[in-house]
Order: sequence, then C-alpha cells, then structure tokens
Amino acid sequence: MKRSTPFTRTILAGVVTAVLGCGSALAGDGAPPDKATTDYESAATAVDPALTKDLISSDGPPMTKAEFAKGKKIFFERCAGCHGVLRKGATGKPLTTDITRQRGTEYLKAFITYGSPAGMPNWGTSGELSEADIDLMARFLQHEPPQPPEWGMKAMKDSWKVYVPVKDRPKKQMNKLNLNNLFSVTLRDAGQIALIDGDSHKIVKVIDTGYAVHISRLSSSGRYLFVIGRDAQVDLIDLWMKEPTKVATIKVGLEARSVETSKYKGYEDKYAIAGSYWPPQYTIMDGDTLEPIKIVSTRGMTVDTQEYHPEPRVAAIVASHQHPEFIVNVKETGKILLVNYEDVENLSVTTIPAARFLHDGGWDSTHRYFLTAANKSNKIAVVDSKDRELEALIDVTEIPHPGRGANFVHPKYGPVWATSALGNDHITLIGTDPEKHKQYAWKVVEVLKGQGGGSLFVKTHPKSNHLYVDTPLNPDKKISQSVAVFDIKNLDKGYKVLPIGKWSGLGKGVMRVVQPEFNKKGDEVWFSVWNGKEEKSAIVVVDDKTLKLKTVIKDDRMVTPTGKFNVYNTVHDIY
Ligand code: DHE
Repeated sequence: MKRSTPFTRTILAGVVTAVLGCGSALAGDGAPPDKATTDYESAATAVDPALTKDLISSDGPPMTKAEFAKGKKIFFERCAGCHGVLRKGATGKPLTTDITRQRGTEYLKAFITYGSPAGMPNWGTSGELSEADIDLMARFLQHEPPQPPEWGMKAMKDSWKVYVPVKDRPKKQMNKLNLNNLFSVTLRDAGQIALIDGDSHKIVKVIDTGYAVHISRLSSSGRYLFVIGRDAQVDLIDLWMKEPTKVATIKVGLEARSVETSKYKGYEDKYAIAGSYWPPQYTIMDGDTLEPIKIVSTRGMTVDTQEYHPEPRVAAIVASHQHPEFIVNVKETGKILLVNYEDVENLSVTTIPAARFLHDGGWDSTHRYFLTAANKSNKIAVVDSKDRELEALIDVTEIPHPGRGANFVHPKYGPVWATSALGNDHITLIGTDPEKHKQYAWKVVEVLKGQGGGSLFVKTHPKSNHLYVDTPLNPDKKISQSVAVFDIKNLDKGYKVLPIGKWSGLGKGVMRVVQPEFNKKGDEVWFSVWNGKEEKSAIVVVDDKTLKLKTVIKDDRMVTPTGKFNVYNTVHDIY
C-alpha cells in the first residue's frame, strides 16, 4: 500500500498542528527522515500479544476487552519497533499515558491518520489503518501499556533442548564440505537458513530456525553455527556432523536480534552470548550446548539525561580479540558494555558511555577498535578494545547504518572504515590508523556520494579493489534493485551501477538487492535479491575482478534470502 512521501507528510502534519492549535510533543525535532528509515524500524515485534498482562484502566477512554486485544495486536505489529513495547520511547517518541491522556483522543487520531514530518507514518491517509482502527488505537494509547512477561532462568531452561549431546558428536569433521567457504543464508520469512556451498553454489541443506530469522555467527573454530530468530530462538548447528545438524536450541526471551561467541585465546568455542530486545537483557550460554549460565538485565539510566529506561534493547554484540570480553551495545541507554567472561559467576562489566540508539557495527582492520553506529544520534562511537575505553565519538550524517562496515586502505588517508546511511546518499570514510596516519585517525576523511538513501550494508575484502554499497530501502526501484561499486584506487571517479535485480532474471517483485558478502578467496561477491514470501528470490554472484555476472543461485527453497554469512570471513571478522 502507498504511503505519503516525507514532503506530503510535512504538509499534513503542519495541517494537524494548525487545526489542533498545539505543538506536537509526539513529533521528533530533526529533519524528515527518508521513508526507508521508518519502514525499516517499524517492523513487527515478535512478542506474542496473548502473553501480556493487560490493564484496561478507568482513567482511559472506554474500551471493550476485544478492542483492547485488537489495539495490542496492531501496536505490536506496527508501532512497538519504534516506540518500544512499553511505549517509553525508542527511535519513536514516548507514548506514555501522562502524554497521551493530555493530548486526548482527537489529537491522537489526527496524528495517527496523517503522521509527522519526523518519521511517524501516515497510517490513515495511506489506507493501512481504517478510521475505526485509528479511533481504537487513539483510545488504546490512553491506557497503560500491556506488559509482556519476563523471561528468566526457569523459562529459559524449560525452552532449552539438546538434540545431540556432546558425547555423541564427532571428534572431527565427518563430511567433505569445504566449510571455510560455506555460506549460512537467512531465509527470513521461512524461518530457516540455507547452507550453501560457496564452491558449487548449491544448497547443501535447509534447516528450520526461529521466526523471522535474523543473523548467523560462527564459533571461533568454525565448527558451530549460531542462528538467532526475532522470536529470540537460538539454534546451534554442528557443521562437523555427517550432515550439518541442529544439536541444541533455546529461547533467550521473546524478541532478539544478536548472537556471538567467545573468540579470545583460551576461550575459543567456550561461550555464546545472545542479546534480547524483550526482556531487555543478555544471556551467556555454554558454547557447546547453549545451557544458559548467566542472565543480565540492561534496564537502567540513559547515558545523557540519566533518566531510567525500562526497555534498553540489546543491539550488536562482538567478541573482543584483546581480552576475554564481549562488547555489547545497549540501544536506548546508549551504553557499550564490556562483559568479561573470565569468571562468569562473578561477572565483571565495564560500562562505556557512548550515545543513544546504538545499533550495528564492526571492527577496524586490526581488530582492536570497534566502530559502531549510534544511529538516531548520527554518530559513530569507537571503542578501543585493548585499553577498554571510548576512543572517539564521531559526527556523521543522517542515520548511519554500517552493518559491520568495510575496511580498506585509502590511497591518501591510509586505513579507513566505511559506513553508508539510511537517510542520505553518503558513504562516510573514517581514518582508523592512529599509529601511521595519526592526523586522520577517528576523523571523517572523505564522504563519497552513492546512489541514494536507504542503504543498509557496505562491503569489501582485503583481496578486493572494490567497495560495494547496497540501497535496498531506496524508494526508487532502479536504485533498490541495483548496487553501487567504487574502485578503491580511484574513488574520485564515482561509482558504477551493477543491475543485480535484472541479472537475477526473476523479472518481477520488489527485488530489493541486499547485503553484499564475499567468498573466502575474496574473488566473488554475493547479493540477495529479496522478494516477497510468495514470490521467487535469488542470490546473484558477481566476479569481483571483472564486475560481471558469474552465476545466479535459484532454488524453490530460497524464500526471502537476506543476510549471508561466509564461514571463514565471519570467524575471522573479515570485512
Ligand atoms: Fe537487522 C544485523 C537489528 C531489520 C538484516 N540487525 C542487525 C543487528 C541488529 C539488527 C541489532 C546487529 C547484530 C550483531 O551484529 O550482533 N534489524 C534490526 C532491527 O531492529 C530492525 C531495524 C527492525 C526489526 O524489526 O528487526 C532490523 N535487519 C532488518 C531487516 O529488515 C533486514 C534488512 C532483513 C532481515 O533479514 O530481517 C535486516 N540485520 C540484517 C543483517 C544483519 C543485521 C543481514 C547482519 C549484517 C552483517 O553483515 O553482520
């Protein structure tokens, strides 16, 4: 269904404000973000509405139980991604009852109908919600938010299953797969991953995982694959078995996005960690079995105003190579935690203040510095994982989204790390070498112009001379169905466009081209051509030297492929 452009939203929200005669406490204060941003963040929460504790209070407008249940469902599907399950405000504004009751039903109805220039979608004029639904939502928001249940040790242990005990697993690799060049591919809407052989480009196996599965990470040895679903289900797959097989599973909460494994010397394959959105917490588990060992809540004070936030979600997690530590991004409080796993029983956690709405990020080429986006603050935070401190907080433009970023040697500025953005066409290069290029370290040294906003991922490889930039959320089909590629040695020449969607031969569907990923050798790069669940999707493989199409991987089982994780590159943090 069609939504308004940011431009029409600006006008309509102006009308709302004028008609109602009040400034908008609910609207944000920045420039209008790209539509891509709101579409990206307002995805459905995986929390099951049936599980919440509800309170229809007499202080709110009248509602029946059935109306309240419908309001909850709509809120979890459409609103919680931005406003938070408890409505305390995340990337969207707070919608607590002290605010909503003061605004009143008519104001809320107009706001939901027309949206705001700050990114609130126009649910009414787009036709996505009916007038009756909007009336119901305006009343729903004036009642206390339904509270989903907590998820502690008992719930985790009840969900935990070991299908193949460690003693029954092989002592060496029992199959002939070239594991280093295997790819784990997220089949998002199927709730599965496909293991694809990087040499033959054939699917080896499709394995059931959690709901709306999100990312894969590898154990340090490359033997174990960890997959996390949005429903917080973690699956452990043993790649050494005759056929790669799921050997354990657990639910670490009701909603989650990140999983990682211990990589420090002496702790290889020992621990796993998963971060949850709900409840806001992280869980350290045994690396072989997923047995939960320690659960730590992330609720607490925000980094800047130092106010309590009840729902600080856990975003990206990386494993330090310098200390036995996990580096954990806490989104809403804007804090980066160094979780030391030397003594998990007496866990020691160092808190590094960064900036709000920490999201994703990755290592510099030396694996000492972790660069991560504080997306709605438009900043990149740099953590020195060796000295265990904040190295820099760098201003960038509208909504950086690096994925894990891309490292290469710039002809003029030396080693740099790159991020693209959701809100504009900038590809920002940051100097990362404080030893030999001190004057450029932790500074924005160059901003390249890409095809447009709506970019999610950039990628290169130490063997490649190319930097690839996707734009899957750009509203222009020509842009969302292609990628830009820069010649690293001639950045001033601009980019070439590779028509990946067209090359896929799929012919129809939205065909969003997302997340470049290299093979082990670094001579080919894979792109997902992401279509709807009922349509055919594909993976397009490009020869990195010639920038020509190498092959298209098509298979009926390839439902909504998005993220791709090459085993070797993921184990060794190569990007
Ligand atoms: Fe992701 C990584 C959160 C929507 C594909 N995504 C991440 C990470 C986080 C995150 C916190 C970092 C994990 C880490 O490194 O430990 N993603 C979120 C959201 O909250 C958001 C905005 C909305 C939601 O409801 O989930 C969201 N993500 C998406 C998508 O719509 C994408 C494009 C398609 C999909 O599969 O769902 C998507 N996210 C990815 C991918 C990565 C990722 C492919 C890993 C990139 C990498 O190279 O490591």
